[in-house]
Amino acid sequence: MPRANDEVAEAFDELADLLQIAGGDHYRIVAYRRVAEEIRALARDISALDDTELAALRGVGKATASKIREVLSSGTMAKLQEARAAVPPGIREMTALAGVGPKTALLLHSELGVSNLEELDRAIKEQKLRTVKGVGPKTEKNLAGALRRLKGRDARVPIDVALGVAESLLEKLHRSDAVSDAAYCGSLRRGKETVGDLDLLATGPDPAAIMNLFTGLPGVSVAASGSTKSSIRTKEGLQVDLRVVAPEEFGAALQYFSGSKEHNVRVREIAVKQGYKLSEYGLFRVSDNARVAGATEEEIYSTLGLQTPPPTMRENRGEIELAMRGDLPQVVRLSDIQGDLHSHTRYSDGSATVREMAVTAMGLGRRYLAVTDHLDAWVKSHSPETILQQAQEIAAVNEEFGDRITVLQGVEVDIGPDGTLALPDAILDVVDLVIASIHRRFGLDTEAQTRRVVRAMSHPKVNIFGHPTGRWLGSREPAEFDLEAVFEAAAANGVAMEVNSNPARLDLKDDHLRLAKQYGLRFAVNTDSHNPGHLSRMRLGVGMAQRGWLTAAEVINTLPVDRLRDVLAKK
Ligand code: DGT
Ligand code: CA
Ligand code: CA
Ligand code: ZN
Repeated sequence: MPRANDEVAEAFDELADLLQIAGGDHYRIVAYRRVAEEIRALARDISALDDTELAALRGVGKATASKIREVLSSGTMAKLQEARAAVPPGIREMTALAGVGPKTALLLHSELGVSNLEELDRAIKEQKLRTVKGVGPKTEKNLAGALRRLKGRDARVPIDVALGVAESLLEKLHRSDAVSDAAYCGSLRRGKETVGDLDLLATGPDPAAIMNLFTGLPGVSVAASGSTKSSIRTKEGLQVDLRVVAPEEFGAALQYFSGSKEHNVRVREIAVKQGYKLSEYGLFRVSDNARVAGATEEEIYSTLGLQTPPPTMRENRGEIELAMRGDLPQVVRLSDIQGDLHSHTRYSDGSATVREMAVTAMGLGRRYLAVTDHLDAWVKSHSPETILQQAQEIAAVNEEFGDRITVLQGVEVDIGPDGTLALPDAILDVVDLVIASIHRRFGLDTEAQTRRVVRAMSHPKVNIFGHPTGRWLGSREPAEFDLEAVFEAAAANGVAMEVNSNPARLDLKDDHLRLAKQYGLRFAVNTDSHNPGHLSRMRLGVGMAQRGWLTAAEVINTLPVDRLRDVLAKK
């Protein structure tokens, strides 16, 4: 969109907002918003239009036309200055926040004297909002979240939140007759652990209806709206761009907007060398400008003589060279996963029973589930007989479900600061599997940390190194140790590296996984569930495993239970 259009549209939007806050005439407010929308959707530069062309715009009469001229020549308009003077500064800023309409903004101003985002932030922290009639603790909490997002301009959203928003939006789009196909792309499709903004695509018989549906969704604020591209902000504070494309362009747009940019640059170079031009609209032959591909990603890649890399591999880290040779690895898929090797029950810090966890896991198609409670804390506070009690409970569940699911008894044992394990061998000997993890002392210096972890990896009973670096996205830095020394020790002792599916962990991450592969290591993609709902996080871990190029053969929980038992017994 030309800059001038943006400026003029913004002026009308602000005018409409201010009039609304001040309780102005409803029809006039709506009219100003329509004008803003019309100008945003205009492909031509508005400053280049003559008076007749201006007057031909929908909703633009003489008075509006002169306001447009005013903005173009002076950057503002008298009417807008007037409206600004009538509304305390900062109030409009507040209405930019999802969940704060003009009414709420004015209410917060009159009741609490809040007149900008900073003061709003303070009022939230002091829990003052809930004292205002019609606000309440829930709104207070939503506003706190929206404010956090707004403040950190580049605040990225965790993958699970973004995925939830994307799926709910796509479901709404798919339900409409106007939509024949819709998908998410961008960093979310590539399985990145955090997402800057959401990129959606849709195609269908009625593009205008698709856009109206999208920008008219309840509870979102519309940041920009046009006929082929619109942006909204959801109450989670996530910006979502929707592009509506023609069916024959859908694959090209999907390819382009899935990125990564670095991947796309390479693919476009390959196209150019072969006499094509690749854009978000399609693959075109340069000689006669004919469209040769575009409806699907596969036809684009195959026309260029490339295998189609899974979106999770498209980071220009060597996948293009492999795709050229037809040598792309067959990365692990969710459907390859047979079971889950890390979960917690009420025996430690989980919230459900063994049976409840097993039932949900079964519903997700898992053939086995390892219950891996924190027995170190548990044995201290309970009698050692508890381990037998849990074993009996597990046996009863296995009896009840027969061969539909097998519950394994494991432990997650804490690695002490010196690398010793927090449980005696007598316990490690009787369980089906042992996960060793770090839960404290993340700040040891690299040398001490390496010594600690290498020692733990060398313990003969350890099967899996749980959430190896201990990173917690947004709040805890990874522990620092010599990865290569640790991988070497783990490989020598048959210890698998975990890919933890907790969206705040996703640990090990892609780069580390690719390095670990070079040591011939095996991996376990686990959910580390603390309640039944967590069990469906497996797909997040699988996404990270794909980003690390792991194949099914390298992931031990793709094995049927009998063969898995052999691996765990280190036979
Ligand atoms: P994000 O939103 O920061 O998590 O990351 P992405 O990858 O979703 O990036 P975004 O939303 O800026 O753009 C979506 C995709 O569009 C990106 O992955 C590749 C494509 N794209 C955007 N800008 C460019 C560009 O300047 N050149 C090329 N080749 N592709 C671009
Ligand atoms: Ca994006
Ligand atoms: Ca974007
Ligand atoms: Zn755990």
